[in-house]
Amino acid sequence: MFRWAFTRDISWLLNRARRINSRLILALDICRRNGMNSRDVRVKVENLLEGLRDYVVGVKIGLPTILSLGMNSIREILKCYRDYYFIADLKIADVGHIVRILCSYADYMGFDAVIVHAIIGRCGGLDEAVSEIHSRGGAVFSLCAMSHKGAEEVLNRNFTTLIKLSMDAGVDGFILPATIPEYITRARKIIGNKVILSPGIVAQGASVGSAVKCGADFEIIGRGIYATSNPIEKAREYSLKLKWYSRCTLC
Ligand code: BMP
Repeated sequence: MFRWAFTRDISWLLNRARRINSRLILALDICRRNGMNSRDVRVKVENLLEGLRDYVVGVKIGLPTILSLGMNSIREILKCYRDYYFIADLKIADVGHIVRILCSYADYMGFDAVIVHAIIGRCGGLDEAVSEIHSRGGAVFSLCAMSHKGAEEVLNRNFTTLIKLSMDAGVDGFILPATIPEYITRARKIIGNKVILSPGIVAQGASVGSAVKCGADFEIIGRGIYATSNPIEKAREYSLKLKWYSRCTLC
């Protein structure tokens, strides 16, 4: 298995947030479609990373982009843009040995953190992810509730159990939906100061600043930035609403 080494821990993410005074995480799901080939995808990704460093603290890269570009391209890109904190949105949900392989791939590509579904449980699941990633110096974000309607049918009904077992497993942070903000409020009471990243902003309907108001540390925005005609201006506008140092006034 790949041995590389996640090099920055979660305090690096918080320090960068303080340094650029922002709580904005970019979701990158740009992929090969509508006539875009992998070269076009790479150019678009690099242009965004080049232009957004004053506003965006970290970048969550999803499977559409990872599969469109391949591991080696992602690795080259991440090496060039070390000023961002990079999160691999692999949404891992599998048995232990596969969990470990996927975590080692994230490490190989140069990510700082990995997202894992808490629904796989601890034994042979989350425990494997935490042990593999912590041994490499990286962070685990646990997905305990999702932002789409169907999540209320099964996943979100197990929210409290998933939060508690993630805490017992020793995860570093959580992904919680801005579209159903009561999960953020409820989680904050259980998880102390663990980091919360919240998607569902802009394109899925939640307003910028709404998740931070409920206790999230960062808001994740994808299409609301990369699918607009002026991503840099949008990121600037959103980061002004998501200043690191304005949390108290937001609350
Ligand atoms: P957008 O801002 O374009 O809606 O993107 C949201 C991002 O957050 C996507 O990468 C999606 O996979 C992710 N996400 C989500 O939307 N809801 C969740 O509950 C969990 C997620 O990871």
